[in-house]
Amino acid sequence: MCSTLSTGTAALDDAAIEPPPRRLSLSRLHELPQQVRRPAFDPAALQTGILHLGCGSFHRAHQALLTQLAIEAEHGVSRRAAGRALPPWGIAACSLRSPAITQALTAQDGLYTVLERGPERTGAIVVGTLRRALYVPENLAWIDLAFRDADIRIVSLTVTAGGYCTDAAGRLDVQRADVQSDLRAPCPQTAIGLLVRGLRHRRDSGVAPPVLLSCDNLPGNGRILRQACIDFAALHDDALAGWIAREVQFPSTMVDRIVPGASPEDRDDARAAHGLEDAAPVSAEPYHQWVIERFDGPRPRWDAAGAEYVSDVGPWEASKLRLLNGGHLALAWPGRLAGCSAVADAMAVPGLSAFVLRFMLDEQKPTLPPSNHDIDLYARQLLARWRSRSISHPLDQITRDGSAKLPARVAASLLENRRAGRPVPCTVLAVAAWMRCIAGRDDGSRTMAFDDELGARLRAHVADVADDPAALVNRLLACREVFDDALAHDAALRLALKEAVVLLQQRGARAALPLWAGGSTR
Ligand code: CS2
Repeated sequence: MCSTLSTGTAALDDAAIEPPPRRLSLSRLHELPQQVRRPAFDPAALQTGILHLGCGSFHRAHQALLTQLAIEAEHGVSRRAAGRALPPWGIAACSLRSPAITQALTAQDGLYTVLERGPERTGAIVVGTLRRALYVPENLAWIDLAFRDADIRIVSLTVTAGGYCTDAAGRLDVQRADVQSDLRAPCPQTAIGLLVRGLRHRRDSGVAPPVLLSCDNLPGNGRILRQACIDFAALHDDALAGWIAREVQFPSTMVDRIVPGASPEDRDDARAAHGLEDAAPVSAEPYHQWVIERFDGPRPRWDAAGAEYVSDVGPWEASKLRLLNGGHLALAWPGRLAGCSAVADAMAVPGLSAFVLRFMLDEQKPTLPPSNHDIDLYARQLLARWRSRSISHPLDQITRDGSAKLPARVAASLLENRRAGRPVPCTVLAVAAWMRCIAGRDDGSRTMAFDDELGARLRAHVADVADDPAALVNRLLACREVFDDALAHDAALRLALKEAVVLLQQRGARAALPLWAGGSTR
């Protein structure tokens, strides 16, 4: 009784003396210590020229930061810039999903910290390009006005592959419940519904359209976005669909930076770096790359911040998707079976990094379009990035929606290789590992948590045959959302997958990897 009372009193006393949190904000920018980089311009003076859909960690660690560097490069970081107008590239970032991140950003004037975690040190950069963070359902009127505003020159997106609402053929999936809802409900649920609504406002206002810039990991992301917008518009307004097809530019881009999801350590490390509370920090590897198809019209000097403007993004996109993103999947599924939780841990499993290197060089590389890129060097650099212990990149972030990622990143090259008669042992083992993950238990018989919408449906579909390799392979290979007809009817592939599933089931991933990578030439 006594101790309860005294604990309660102490808690009250603490609360009474604890000062309110000192939150990152515009008025505290001048308090940042020397070693923390901050915008070399006044963020409050930045005019908004970019509307961005998706307010997640990747956007904040990539485009929003590179836009800051581009503004600094164009404006000049010194006194020479005094009196010169700031390049008008502030960003209004919209979230369709949840108000949590937009509220956190709004409470700190759009500022947040990027923690660049390198082998020697973690650098902290405060970013000031997000001038507004808006939860779409609460700010639709503002967003409509922004679309009518000639100063909004670029509308960009990071909404993940599922956000494009497309089917396997790359056309708008009109059966989807959220697409159907967008045709009727006053507030769009999908990025495509929101974009087409905005483009209608733009056309009606007689102002030249903005450039639509997709920043998601999809092959031909600009082309896919264009088709989805045209298909959606055509459902209710053919003239609008025609206007979009004629007038709007949809450059493709390749984006690259490893950005783990938010963790509590990020807040601690941001506080340690600058002494202020930041509820929206992001961690990232030091590396970043951005390749953008050239387009007409004003744009930030992203090239001065390390991005490249090129005439054809195709070769960059293909190597990034098939080696980095495909390699990630080939690492993550066996890694999760082996009980690992982060990329660097999986890279330390004997045989796993050799397996992934072989997957990239022997099986993914032959499917890439011709280019003068040094793919061998790229693959080895990827291994070094994945081995880094400076960032902790969870495997379940990579397997999130992994079943939907599989077609473009793994199954497309599998099909090309089978057609060309090239051996595919590593791809077979990677796909077999995915099948074992769908079946539901890792090598220690632990139930695997799974944040994968399609995967969850498939898991239910194979629940009664989870321990029967032949039936498991048959059912999963028949899934048309993942494998096309030719793969589904490939008897030799079916057999090889069954053998691989048996091996994984009997020996576990750790023992299976060296055996498989060493011997098989299927
Ligand atoms: C990862 C990517 O989760 C995933 O699918 O493969 O997020 C990857 O880390 C980035 O594309 C790297 O640029």
